[in-house]
Amino acid sequence: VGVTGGTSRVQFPETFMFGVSTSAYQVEGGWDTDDKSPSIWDVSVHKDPCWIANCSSGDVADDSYHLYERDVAMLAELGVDFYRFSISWPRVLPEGPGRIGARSAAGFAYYRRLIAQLKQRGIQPFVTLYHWDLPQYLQDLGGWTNPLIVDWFTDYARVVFEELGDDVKFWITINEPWTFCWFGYGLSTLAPRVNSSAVGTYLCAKHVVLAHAKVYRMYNEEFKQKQNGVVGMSNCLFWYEPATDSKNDSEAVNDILEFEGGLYINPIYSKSGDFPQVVKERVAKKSAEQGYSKSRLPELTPDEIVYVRGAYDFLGVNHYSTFVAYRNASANYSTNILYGTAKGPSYLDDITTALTLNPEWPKASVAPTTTYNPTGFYKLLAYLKKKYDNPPIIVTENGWPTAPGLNDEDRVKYLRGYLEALHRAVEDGSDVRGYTAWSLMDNFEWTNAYNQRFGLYEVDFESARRERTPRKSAFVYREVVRARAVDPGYEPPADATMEC
Ligand code: GBH
Repeated sequence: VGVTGGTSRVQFPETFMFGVSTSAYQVEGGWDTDDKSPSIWDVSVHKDPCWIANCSSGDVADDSYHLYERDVAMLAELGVDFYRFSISWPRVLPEGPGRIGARSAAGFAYYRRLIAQLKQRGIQPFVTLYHWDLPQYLQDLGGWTNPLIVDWFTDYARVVFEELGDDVKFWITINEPWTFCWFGYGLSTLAPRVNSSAVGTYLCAKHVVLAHAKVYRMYNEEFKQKQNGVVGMSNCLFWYEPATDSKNDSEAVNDILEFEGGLYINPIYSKSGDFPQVVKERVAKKSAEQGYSKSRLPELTPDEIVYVRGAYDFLGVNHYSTFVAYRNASANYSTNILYGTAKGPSYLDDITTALTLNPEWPKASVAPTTTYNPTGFYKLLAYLKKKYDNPPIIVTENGWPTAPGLNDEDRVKYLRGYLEALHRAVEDGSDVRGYTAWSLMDNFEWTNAYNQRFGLYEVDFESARRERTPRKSAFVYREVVRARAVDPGYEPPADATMEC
């Protein structure tokens, strides 16, 4: 499709926005500072420390709760248009559901200081309400599997809009429901580690789409007129290439796209609404065969379908990598290199797609299933344009993991290649409005802790001050943002510094 992989110069429209992203648990630290109560990540990590690489935790992480001024200085150095960060729910509402007056003054003061500093530097705050750090007091009541989460999340969002909304124009309700509904409620891979592969994921999915829609509608009714922001959801969307041109393999690709992204996107962003047809049929059929009294996928009522449909201003796309998908007589559907392993009836078994890698795609040294294939990003954006009638898209995450070290040539190559692919999609009419690099700096990479570094800035986790140092990719990205262009010939001068 003509994505050369970062070897040609491409110019973005003047209005195209560039930013960088982090999330609360991954950078803030201060896990019990002031009146913050524990999140499901605090509890899971403390209960079973060696579930995490090197038995590490996010107790301190980048210590951004104390070092945010340095973060803002780095953002100014990069010259980005916006900073995507998330609010820690248990930091701002530490006391449990429905408790009047439970807003944390210290918690909100932190985000208010951060936002004020961003504004001073002309950087837009781009705020995620939920990036996986549920208050433990809600998990004690079932978390995302309890239908009451729809109201809990709406009440939380209202408080945040009231407290911070006058200064925020971009909101993401929920980050990557696929990731936490599967790995958190289907497997024990991520917090809260509820191992319910057959039903947990689907209960979570239903409540995620309802919670998102309720917050979207509440914002429009109660805040939009005064605050005038936009609201979307960010989805984790890999790309899948069929192993062969057989009908089976192309169906395998279609189905995994519908089960991964479609489960969350179709109800909100499609014309028809509701969960994807193939997901409804497959789960109903398998559930019947497996002796369930009804489908393991809960239904959305006709009223819910209408309520959820169209509840968006933009689609957030988090994209990292491409896999190869297939379906044949010898394939094993109960385990794969991206989704892990599940026994018996499960969301994974429902998908009926096996995965492998194309050996021609370069692999990340620290993450052997993360591959470099910018053409996959181009195809994903073309697919979304066609399937969901060209929604406004903001790429809310894209990045490449490395080992420590400042000379991150492979990240530079990834950045250029993926931006070229994005540009090509825009040329072809995709309505992509912005791009967000994951991440501003190295941070707590979930179960991989500090072994997978995604930062434009390296962080020294041995130093008390968590010293941050720009990598080569930081200088390259700064030039991209300045020129609104990718220039593959650009080399930062050897003595380049970040003074701005
Ligand atoms: C995103 O998830 C997240 O939004 C972000 O917080 C994260 O830092 C970033 O990507 C980089 O990874 O290896 O079995 O533990 C991307 C999708 C899917 C990647 C789950 C990590 C962990 C599964 N993620 N995967 S496992």
